[in-house]
Amino acid sequence: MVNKDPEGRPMQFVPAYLKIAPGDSVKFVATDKGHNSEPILGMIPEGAETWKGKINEEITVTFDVEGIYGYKCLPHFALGMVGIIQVGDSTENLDSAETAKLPGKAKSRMAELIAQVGNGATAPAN
Ligand SMILES: [Cu+2]
Repeated sequence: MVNKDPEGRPMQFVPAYLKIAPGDSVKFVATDKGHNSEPILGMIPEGAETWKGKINEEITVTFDVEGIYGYKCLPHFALGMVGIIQVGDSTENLDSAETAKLPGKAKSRMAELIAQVGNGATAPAN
């Protein structure tokens, strides 16, 4: 959770797209102050556990259910502070995640991240 990412975008998660295996844990590190982590409504798989970090809280979340998890920093949601964690290879909930309503810059930023999911999941072997 940073105030500026290596590409110069303000208010970001780094990395904003992450692929992990089921059962892996992710720690949200408060590198800069004033951020939190929580899922975006409608952007996590069915039956998945939810989480809600407090501002400045470093939380560790374990992801057991495969699928796409869209998450945000609540204060900077509209500024585009969003991320995706892909758990396993399932993209079953990607379509419903794509239709989630996002405010302001979150919309275009999330579209960039969803494109990365597509690359990772459907790229043909060379
Ligand atoms: Cu933030």
